[in-house]
Amino acid sequence: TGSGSVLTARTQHAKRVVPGEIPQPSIPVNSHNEWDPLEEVIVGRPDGACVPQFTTEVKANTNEKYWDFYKKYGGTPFPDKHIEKAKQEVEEMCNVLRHEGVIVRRPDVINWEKDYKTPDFSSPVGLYSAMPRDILIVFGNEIMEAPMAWRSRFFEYRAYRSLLKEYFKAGAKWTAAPKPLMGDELYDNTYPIESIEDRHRLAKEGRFVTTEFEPCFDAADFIRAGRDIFVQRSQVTNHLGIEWLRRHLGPEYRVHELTFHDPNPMHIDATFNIIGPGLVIANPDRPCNQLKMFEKFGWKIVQAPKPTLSDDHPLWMSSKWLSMNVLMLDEDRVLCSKVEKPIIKMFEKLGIKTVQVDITHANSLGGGFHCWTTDVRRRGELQSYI
Ligand code: ABU
Repeated sequence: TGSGSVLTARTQHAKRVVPGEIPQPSIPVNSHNEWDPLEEVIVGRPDGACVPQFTTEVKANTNEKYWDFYKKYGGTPFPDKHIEKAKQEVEEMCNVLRHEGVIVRRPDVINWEKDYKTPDFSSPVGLYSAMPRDILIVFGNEIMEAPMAWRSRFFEYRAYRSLLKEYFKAGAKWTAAPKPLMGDELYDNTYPIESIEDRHRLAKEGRFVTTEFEPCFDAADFIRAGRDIFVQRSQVTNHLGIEWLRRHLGPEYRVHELTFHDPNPMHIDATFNIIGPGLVIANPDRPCNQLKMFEKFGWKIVQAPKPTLSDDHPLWMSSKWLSMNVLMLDEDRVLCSKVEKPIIKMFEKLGIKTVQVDITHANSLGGGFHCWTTDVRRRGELQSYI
């Protein structure tokens, strides 16, 4: 590829030759892991976020403490004042990222209050474009739209189409995994979730609210370490979805399925967050059943300290473990919460510089820094770390 360039077989797709011009490597999209130096990132938007209808899949993915909130407000916007605060926090986060030398891109503003009907289901609102990590994932020069499982997220891709077209025109490979129809067959309407014990038992049995009727996955259930991709079967990612991605990626990649002691798995990045080559922050409440494999790899697993967020602060769509849902700017710098002092200390001990922002109100929509972003371009090449 010339002059020590890091273009790999996959990223060479991005080279365009125009007659009469010297060919320039054009790599608008390039990311292989969670820690190479970050050059460009998509940051989500709280604007217009709506409370989803209280359907089976929403019930299975949310804390029972908020079920009355969903019953009352499902199909209407999240509280205005809260969203305003979240917007200010996310703007500040974008400024901090720019200050750290990262190009920040945003999805389009969309009116999520419109109801919609497909031949298979209807929904009173769309959810939001707050969490690009759930819908977009990058493998080399390929950016992929994930086939997410919530009905309120069916049309979420519309917020990203301007960006995706731009990346495509600049040479990226753009893929949309087959969208699930989301008819009743995708959900187990008899899924019994009245208690935490139920959830533990069902997760242990490998039973989740989504069935295996058709492939579905949220991109945030995958975490990348070069040629090795780790994934969990969760409430929103099924085995067919995992297999679809495995076959799509082909023999250049190894897709490893992990399991955790977790009563309600949804998104791996507040459970097992790979923050460096062979370095993982692990959630002590959700131990990984495959730790021996990582010991064999010689990886270092660091237990995250307990989060400190008060019980009064609403987290409508997540646990408090968003404290470990951090975004690496490179191997030595991490974007993390200003208010989570124990994890700041943990990073200091690891010799990682913290870049701190407070996104407590933005957290209420279900994500930390990793969820609120999709890294579009990191300086690096496809490697194996095991
Ligand atoms: N969307 C990430 C939420 C993960 C968690 O609560 O643990």
